[in-house]
Amino acid sequence: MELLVVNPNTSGAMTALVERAARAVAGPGTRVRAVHPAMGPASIESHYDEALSVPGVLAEVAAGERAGVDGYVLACFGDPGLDAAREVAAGPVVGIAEAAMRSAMYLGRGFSVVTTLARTVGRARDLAAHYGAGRACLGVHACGIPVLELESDPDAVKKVVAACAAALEADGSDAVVLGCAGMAELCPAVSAELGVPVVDGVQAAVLAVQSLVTMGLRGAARGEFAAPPPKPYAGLLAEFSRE
Ligand code: 2AL
Repeated sequence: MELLVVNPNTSGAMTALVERAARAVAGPGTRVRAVHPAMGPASIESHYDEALSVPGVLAEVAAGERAGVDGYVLACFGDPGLDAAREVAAGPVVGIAEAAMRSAMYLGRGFSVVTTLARTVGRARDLAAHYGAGRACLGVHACGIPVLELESDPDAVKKVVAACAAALEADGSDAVVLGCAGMAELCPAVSAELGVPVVDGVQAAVLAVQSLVTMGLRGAARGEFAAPPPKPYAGLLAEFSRE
């Protein structure tokens, strides 16, 4: 099967990191490719960034449909454009926040999320409630590192470990969810340091999509998640018109 991981920001380095993490868990019959949109924000850490990332994400999903992709992962913890991508894709689409939170619920009674900047905490809380994980999500905490500094900050691992330790203590949780695709490769180090399960959404989402495709399951294609009705789009969005 052919899976496409869409990194909704336009960082090539982060897309390469996400592709490595995804390929590390994909099964032998699964080909995984990671892409980022040609247009959009360099990183996503505000509602403005998130809203403006969505057209680029949908363009990548549309290109994936033309290329015969079987399933998609949206690799940003705000899960931007997830419902719209489901209207456009024939196969399953899974967001990393959704997959990470659902996976964490297998591992204990409650989990903490550790995200990047404090301003992203509200979105993660909203998503937990949206996915029915509001009771299990015992807290959302920021490590204070901007998305694009996760790779360049030499103290990133130390800061994320400290934030996770504080979160576990404050929340009394059983597991940690890392709240950014750029943290995908930190799981083993954080888990070894703290002795608790640490969930990365990129790997959780790749395996969820792989399972859904293996089971022959695709998203609902009638009612709310049917293909969007044809209509013209004006101005900069003209290329998103549907016939
Ligand atoms: C993210 C993420 O996963 N990608 C990105 O650009 N921003 N998440 C976050 N919490 O800042």
